[in-house]
Order: sequence, then structure tokens, then C-alpha cells
Amino acid sequence: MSKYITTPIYYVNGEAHIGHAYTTFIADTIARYERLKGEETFFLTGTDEHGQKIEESAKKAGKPTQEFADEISATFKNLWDEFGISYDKFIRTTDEAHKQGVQKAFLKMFEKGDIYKGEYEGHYCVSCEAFFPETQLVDGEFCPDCGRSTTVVQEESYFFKLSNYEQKLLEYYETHPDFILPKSRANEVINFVKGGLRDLSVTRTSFSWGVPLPKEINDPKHVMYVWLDALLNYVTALGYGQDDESLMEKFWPADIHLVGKDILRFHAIYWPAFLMSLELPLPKHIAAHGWWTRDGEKMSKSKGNVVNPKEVADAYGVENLRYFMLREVPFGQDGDFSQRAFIDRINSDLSNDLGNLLNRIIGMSGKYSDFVIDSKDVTTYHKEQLDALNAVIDTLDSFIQTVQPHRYLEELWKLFAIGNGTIQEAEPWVKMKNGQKDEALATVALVANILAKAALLLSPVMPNTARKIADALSISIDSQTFERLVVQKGLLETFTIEKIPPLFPKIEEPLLPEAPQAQPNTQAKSEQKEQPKEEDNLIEIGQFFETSLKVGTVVEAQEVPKSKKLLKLQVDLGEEEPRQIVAGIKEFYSPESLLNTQVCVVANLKPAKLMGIVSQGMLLAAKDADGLCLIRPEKPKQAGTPIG
Ligand code: ME8
Repeated sequence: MSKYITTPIYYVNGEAHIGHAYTTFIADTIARYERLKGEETFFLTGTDEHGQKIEESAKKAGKPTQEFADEISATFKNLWDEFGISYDKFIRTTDEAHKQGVQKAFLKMFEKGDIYKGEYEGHYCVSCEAFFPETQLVDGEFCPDCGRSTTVVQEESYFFKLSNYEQKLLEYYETHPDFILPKSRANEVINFVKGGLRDLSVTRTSFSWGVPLPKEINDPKHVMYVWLDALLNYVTALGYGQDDESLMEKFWPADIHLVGKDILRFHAIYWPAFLMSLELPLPKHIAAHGWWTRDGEKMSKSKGNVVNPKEVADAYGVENLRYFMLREVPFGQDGDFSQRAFIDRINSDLSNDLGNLLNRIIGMSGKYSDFVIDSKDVTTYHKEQLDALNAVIDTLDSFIQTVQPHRYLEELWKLFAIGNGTIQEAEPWVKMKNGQKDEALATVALVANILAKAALLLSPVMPNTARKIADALSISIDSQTFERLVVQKGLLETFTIEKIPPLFPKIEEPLLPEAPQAQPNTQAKSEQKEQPKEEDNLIEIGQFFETSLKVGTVVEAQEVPKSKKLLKLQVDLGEEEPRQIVAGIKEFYSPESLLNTQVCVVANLKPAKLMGIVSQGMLLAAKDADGLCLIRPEKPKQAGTPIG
């Protein structure tokens, strides 16, 4: 069987940051895992280089557009090379072969009658490279996705008959419940389609940095809409519309398009509609991950808090970074990058659980058997542990197939818990003293087997680290060994373990400067001083219950344009409709990081207007000199659950 895994192609308007690295790490992990299983795998990444945004960025940089695109594209490619990303092809949308494929696709849709010429009048967000109908704009002007100002565009345009595909798409989602992963994200896509699809403008005349229309159409004023051009990369990379389409035959349809949630709509609505029009099969999964923030704040160049993946990798090691990012955040949810959390993961999971286990058996086998490890008595003395670890191993594949790398690692770590637990229980050092040498050596061999299987299974996430463990255990990381030790559940042959230096030295202090801190809030301090002393201000319990406090779930979050402090939220309180709440938390939370999280709400406040927007409640939060944090229930509770 063959497997085809892709990342988005990244815009060349700025260098890679931690979010790009995250998507690429997950895709690389899946590709490596499939190769290890012996699947023929094609892993695609690359850069998206056309469109108004790139043209404008190049102008700002004072460079010819192609030269600018060449430079930034190279920074992505070099970074992935430095990180050892195992891509099979790095596509650029300025590649001639890609442009040829895109023109072929356009012509096919045109000849079929799915593309027609008309007049476009609407609102365009250059940053998102997306059109929005007036009804979707915030305050009649701002982009509903990024909050930036949109511009009114009126021009002749070719349209794709997206409206024709509304029903077909809905049927497809219905019959393919795993198309969108995690499944919890499918509803937002389905609701969007159910809300009605308008035909999509797929050409522009107001700038020229794009793929020209096919010469058969003979309309040189137009260039293609950047998303049509970009999405087609997934098939042009396999030779679509070019002379040799053998890769297309082997690898299409894609198994997984990995994307961030910001571009799910493009991949789960436009892309399948284009493919239906081209009469090509649809990808098996679109897997959308969440958004990374830094120390709870949205990353932005102006705040100077963007995490540079190269700096982090140089300080802590790229494989530690891969492990942290994949393990820390449940796939699909937003994640926060903090050095504290990162260091805790390295020290506790890698250094304690894994590193110490390896050191212990190197030490024990050195003392008990001159480093020779023999599995001959493992089944006799440790049948129960072998069954337990095989049961864990059997669950792992499903976590890759359903794109849950955090669950994969969480379960994999159970193997080390079995190893550490067995040593503690079996006390091989006591057995050695009591003359039960076979039993003591069987425990050491059990743990060596655990480490060997775990090294194979960890290798897609931490390839070099896993190789070092494998070297010490005299095995190689390849499909045959994977088949023998993991799939067939075989045991290691007799070998001499190699003494290697600790793989994960403990990290005591952050190795990078901390993100710029929020300024101490002097106003908050003086407000605190003026509060009456608690004992002077005692209330009856009934007075407390006059306040209705409830748990709510944030179902929508947007910036309030032109406001530095305010976010507009829709909070589900278990009532007929979500409540609109305007909260002064924008400096501390990005709208994305709040989505689907829970908050505590004062639910019986009189409605108030903030910047002209009605607010029907207040969020509970704590603020000190270090900043503000929301008060949330410790465990998820049903929306509307009363607090008190
Ligand atoms: O959208 N957290 O390119 P792009 C998590 N060219 N992931 C993040 C992130 C963050 N803070 N920031 C970026 C484009 N990403 C189009 C794609 S595909 C046919 C065309 C990741 O450079 C995430 O994967 O804006 C997101 O989807 C992608 O970068 C957007 O990259």
C-alpha cells in the first residue's frame, strides 16, 4: 500500500515560526511511521508564492517579487533540511511544472462549464487572501477571520460554480465521517456549507503576480486566485497535467492533508469541490490542528514574542522540541509554548522515565552479566508484563491513523511505566544477592526488550535519539526489525549492551531569554490598596447567592476591531442561544486560544454596552502584576452548570 502525506505550502511573506514547524513535525512523524511499517510513502511540503500578499511583501522589502520569493522559500527549505524533515518533494508554486498543471486543471473546469466569466464586487482580505460577503464582515468592514480591514474589490472575474457542489459536499461529509479530523471540527464545516455556498471568484485582474490563465482561454488580464493555484499543489506535485502522471496513479488520493484550523475551510470545502469538478478522488483525511500561543499570548511580530523554531532547537535540540510539541497538546486543541512546560516535559518524560530506565539496565547488566543481555528467561518470569506491553503496543497504530500524536506518545510512555514498575517490584539486586540470578537477568532483559520496541516506536518522533538507543541495544531502526520486534512481538537475540552517556541531561534553568513580560499594572495595585479590608466587609451567604455564577463554553471569539483590550465572545451557558460577552482580555488571550475552552460567568449582570457592543455577562478572572488569567473549572462541566 502507498501513503501520501502533505503539509500546507507556506506563504513566503515571512520566515518559518513555531506553528509552521509544528505542522511539519506532525507530518514528518506520520511519514516516518508509515515508512517504518514498510509502506511506500510520499511526503510533500513546499511554499505558496503567488498572490497579492506576496507581491506587497516583496514591494515593502524593495525586491523583485521572484527574488523575494526565492529567498524566503529557501529559508523554509533550509530549515526543514537542518531539522532533518524527511520530505520527498519540496514544491514551489512558481515551479514551471506546477503552473502547467494548474493551467490544465483550470482549462478542464472551464471546458466542463464549472468556471464562467462574470463581474465580482465584494470585500477582500489581503492577509487571508479571501473574499467575504458583506453579511459576514465585522462592523461592515473587518475580516471575520483575522479582524483586519477589508478592501472593496470590483472587477471582472471568472467564477467557479461552488454552489453546484453544496449538496455533493454535504453528502460526502455524511458518508465519510472521518474525512475531517478531529471529528469535532466537522460541524463547523458542515454548518458553513449548509449556510449556502456562493460561487467563488477564481481570477484577479488588479495585480499580476499569479499563474496566467491557460492560453486557450486567451484572457491575459487575469491571473489565478492564489488558493486555487495553491490547493492544486497537492496533485501537481504528483505530476498532474504534466507528461508523467505515474506518481499520481501511485499516490493519489492523499491519505492525510495536515493543516492548521485557520485553513480548514479551504481544504474541506473548496478543495473537494475542485477535485469533484476535476473528477478526481477526494483525499481520505483533512486533519486540522489547533493554534500555538506563547505564554498564553498570541504571537505577533509587533509584540516581539514570536517563537523562532531554530532558536529553540539550537538551545534544546530539535528532537526535544518535536517531542514537546507533539506530546504537550491534544491534536486539534490550541497549545501554549512556555519554556517551563517544555523543560518539565524533557526532565520528567525524557530524562526520568526513559533516560533513567536505559541507564539503570546498562548499570545492572554491567554488574550482573558483564553487559550481556539474554532474553531466554523473559517469558518464564515476565509473561504478565509481556502481555501488558503487547496490549499497549497493539493500540498504538490507531493513534497514528486517526492523527492523535499526543495519544500515541502518552500510550507509548506506558511501556516505560511497565519497565520502571517491574524493576521496582522485582528488585533484581535482591534476587542477585539471594542467588536467583536467572530471574534477575530476566528482568534486565525484559526492560531491554521494552526499550528496543519503544525505540522503534519512538523513532518517527525522535529519529536520532531512537537510533542512539537502538545502537546501544544492537538493533537497527528499519522495517524488518519493526516487523520482527513490534508487529510479530519477537524478543531480542543475545547481545552486549553498549555503555552510552545519558541521552537527556536534566535542564535546570531556561536556556533562552523569556518572552517580553507584560508591564506591572500599577493601576491594579492601587485599586487593590483601596479595597476595604476583608473583615470590614463581611456578607451574608444569601448576598453571595444573589450573584448567579455559571460555567460557560466559549463557542466563538473575535477581536473587537480598533480596541486594544476587548474581545467579543459567544458563550454557551446552556441556554437557547449563546450569550454575547465583551471582555477586556485581548492583551492576554488570543481569540483562537479561547475557542472551546470553559470560563466562569457572572450570568445575572444587567447588559452593558462596550464600544457599542452589547455585553450580557462578565468573565471571572484574576489579575496581578504578572498579568491576567481566567478562572476556569478544573474539569470540563456542562455549559450552564451553576457555581457556588
Ligand atoms: O495558509 N499555530 O500559509 P501560511 C499553529 N499558504 N500553526 C500555525 C501557526 C500557529 N500560531 N501559524 C501558522 C497558508 N501555522 C497557505 C496554505 S495550502 C494549499 C496553502 C501553520 O504560511 C498552520 O499549519 O499562513 C497553518 O495552517 C499554516 O501554518 C499557515 O501557513
